[in-house]
Amino acid sequence: MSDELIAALKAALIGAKREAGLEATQALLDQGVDPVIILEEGMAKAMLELGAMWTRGEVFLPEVVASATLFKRCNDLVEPALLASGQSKKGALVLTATVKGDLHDLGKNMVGAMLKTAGFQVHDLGKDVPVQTIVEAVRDMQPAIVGLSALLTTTVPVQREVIKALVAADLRDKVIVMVGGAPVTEEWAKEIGADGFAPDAPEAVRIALALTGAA
Ligand code: B1M
Repeated sequence: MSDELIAALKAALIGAKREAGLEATQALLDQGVDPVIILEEGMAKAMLELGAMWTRGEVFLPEVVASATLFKRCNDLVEPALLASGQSKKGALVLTATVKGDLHDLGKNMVGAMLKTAGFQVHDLGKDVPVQTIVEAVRDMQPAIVGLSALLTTTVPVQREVIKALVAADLRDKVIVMVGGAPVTEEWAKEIGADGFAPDAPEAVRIALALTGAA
């Protein structure tokens, strides 16, 4: 039954069918399905499929915008359940940001929500965040981790710029840098000197716990 609902949620997200999407999300929550499964197996996979359809010219920008809007609505339903399933202790601070030039924030927000569930404090700097804003926030807020998301091949290099700017500001050895986003790879993370990479939100939590010694 929950497989059918996951399929219904994916279809609704891909087709930007608001009522059907919200109903499927609520039904999955009512059945007690793990919010992480709803987010990763349902919502994130739907967006991946939508991206492939977009590449093939089967959908266009306005349809993707509508699906992204519905994604946020479904996320608003799932997030309280996700947070309720987490720890209440106040853990290390994580700053999250989508780098300059990039407006994709659905994945970053999922990572932030799952980090909160694991007990981290998360401060989100938002999307399209300039390099120097990130550096200043690291200086001022002294987070344990700064997490950089990038979804475009043109903005992935900004992750390297942030690391260089942290070095120049004498802050690199004071903060753990994690990178992610669909085009980001382990090899890229190593090449730019990041401390951690994760392909999805649950893995981001595992890596963050390991890197902060909280695992
Ligand atoms: Co855009 N877009 N988009 N888009 N978009 C992609 C990325 C694209 C691959 C689609 C395609 O062509 N198939 C393509 C990029 C191609 C490339 O770079 N080579 C693309 C393009 C071209 C564009 C525009 C340029 C289109 C245009 O205007 N002509 C434009 C760029 C705007 C800009 O940023 N300046 C654009 C705009 C948009 C929308 C606004 C319509 C919308 C974003 C809405 C929003 O985010 N608020 C959008 C969407 C929705 C997508 C796709 C379809 C889905 C992205 C998404 O939300 N996925 C995307 C297709 C794709 O990715 N294959 C596409 C779901 C999300 C949960 O996954 O973000 O990967 P993801 O996050 C995952 C992991 O990556 C990881 O955990 C998350 C959860 O599992 N993760 C981290 C993410 N950040 C992490 C950080 C970490 C660790 C893990 O540590 C800190």
